[in-house]
Amino acid sequence: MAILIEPSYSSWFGLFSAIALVIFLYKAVFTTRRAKLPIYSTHSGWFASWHNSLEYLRDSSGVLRSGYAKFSKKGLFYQLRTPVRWVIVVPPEFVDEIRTAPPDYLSAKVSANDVVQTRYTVSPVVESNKFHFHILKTHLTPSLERNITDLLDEIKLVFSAEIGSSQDWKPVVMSHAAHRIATRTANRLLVGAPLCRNEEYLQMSIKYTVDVFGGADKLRAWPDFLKPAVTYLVTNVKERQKIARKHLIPYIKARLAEEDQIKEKGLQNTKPVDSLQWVIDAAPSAQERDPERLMYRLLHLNVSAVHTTSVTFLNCMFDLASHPEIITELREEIEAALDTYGWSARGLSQLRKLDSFMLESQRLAPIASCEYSNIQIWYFKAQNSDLMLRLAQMTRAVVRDFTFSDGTTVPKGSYVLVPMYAMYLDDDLYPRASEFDAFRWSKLRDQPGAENRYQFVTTSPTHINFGHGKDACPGRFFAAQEIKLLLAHVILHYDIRLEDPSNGHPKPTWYDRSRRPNQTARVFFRSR
Ligand SMILES: *C1O[C@H](CO)[C@@H](O)[C@H](O)[C@H]1NC(C)=O
Ligand SMILES: *[C@@H]1O[C@H](CO)[C@@H](O)[C@H](O)[C@H]1NC(C)=O
Ligand SMILES: *[C@@H]1O[C@H](CO)[C@@H](O)[C@H](O)[C@H]1NC(C)=O
Repeated sequence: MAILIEPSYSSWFGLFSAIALVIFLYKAVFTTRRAKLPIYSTHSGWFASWHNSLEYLRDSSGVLRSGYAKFSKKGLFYQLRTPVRWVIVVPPEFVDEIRTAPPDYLSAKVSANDVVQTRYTVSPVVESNKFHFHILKTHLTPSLERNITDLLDEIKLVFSAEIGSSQDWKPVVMSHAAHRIATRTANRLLVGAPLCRNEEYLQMSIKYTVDVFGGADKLRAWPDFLKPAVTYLVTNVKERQKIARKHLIPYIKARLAEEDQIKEKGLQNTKPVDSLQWVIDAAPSAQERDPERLMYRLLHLNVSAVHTTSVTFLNCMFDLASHPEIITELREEIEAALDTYGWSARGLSQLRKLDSFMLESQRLAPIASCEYSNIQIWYFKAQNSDLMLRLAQMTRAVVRDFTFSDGTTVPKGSYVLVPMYAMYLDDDLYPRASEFDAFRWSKLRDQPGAENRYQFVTTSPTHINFGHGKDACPGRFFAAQEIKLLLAHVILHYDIRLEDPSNGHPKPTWYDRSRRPNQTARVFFRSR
């Protein structure tokens, strides 16, 4: 997510850039230990690696696709200069070897917990790595399934507020609406009503997420010692935290006081069932029950639940609007499931075509070009090492020289990544890969024995949006259910189309590894 830089900062920014260039050149010349592998480069001369890294910054998807054609497709490893460091790009056939490599060779944890970054703490360190994994797995998903009626209630309200029920075609700036809809719906589950509807809180919740991800994008290219200063210039994280504090600290303090009362009176079973309670119950020690720390955890539970869901939902809306021909078929499937099972987890699991559509949308419009974020979300690290872990899944820091089965050795100190988006566009992995085929996956599931494969939430060596293996993102179940409910609502209640159907899915922009969906494209809605 890009953050706009105010003009008054531009001279500062120029100065910083100059300093950054010097540091960069110093590092490039003196400090990198490189593997003996081919290098992808489209420039030559002294500044080649600077140019190459800028090119990557502007168009990582293009760079990784060219590299894919040149090397990965032939099963070759290669090296690439990114703004932060040299990385080694692993061809698709070795993804599984990354997953199964012993962690004292290829470490996801080290790539997420790079020591250098921990110096720049902007808030109390939250150490328990598995914290959100645990909460998402044991609480959030089951609670969503039990509370579907609650969510439907919120979905109805938020759609009537954001989209309305016009009988004529009504244009809606989809990015804006999608974020508000998805965030408020997730917040209903996380903070409950009425806070989920509080305008200031909602805004904060959306922007905080955008700042955290977008800020990380902006900061990634800076040398470490400038990051604290740059944070102030290019992100508003602190401002958002202030608003969060205002709404959350009183709420948390009241709950902690209630807890003490409950303990005194021995009434354990009257505890509320909500995300604040989960966060409190999961606090490993009295020290961790500090309201400020609990606040960050709540906030970041939101971030992990909200950001990826909003973006995925937005891309789905663009694809749905670009393919009006599939809507009737989806509608029939939803109506049939509702007739038999009502709004329930069971009913949602019948929506194979919708699930297939979502998976196809995510394949062609992923959140990033590769699974590579690890330590660059450096300032966020201070507050939430677990989210980092989730983002770093298929990226590994090489902590001991590691040799792949073809004999390629990656040296200690380097990083390996997987060119996810380039793989998604490979015709050999996905027949007619660049074609949007909404029911590609449900057709495959119709084959005997494949009923449970090829789902939005399934991971495999070639479907790594959520990582793959034991650290795969646990939030995907939650996201899948929420997005299904939102899309089902759209499909049942509206006809939709793109404002500008001739160009198909509105053009995104890229910054570093992140794909940012089009922020201005409008979708037309008509109530049915
Ligand atoms: C997010 O922040 C709020 C504040 O309670 C917190 O209570 C909630 O559990 C977290 N989730 C969201 C989405 O806000
Ligand atoms: C469902 O939501 C209601 C109200 O929002 C809440 O009181 C209840 O505890 C929730 N149920 C479950 C099982 O989470
Ligand atoms: C967003 O989409 C609109 C409509 O398709 C298009 O005119 C505009 O150029 C796109 N924006 C970017 C940044 O590509």
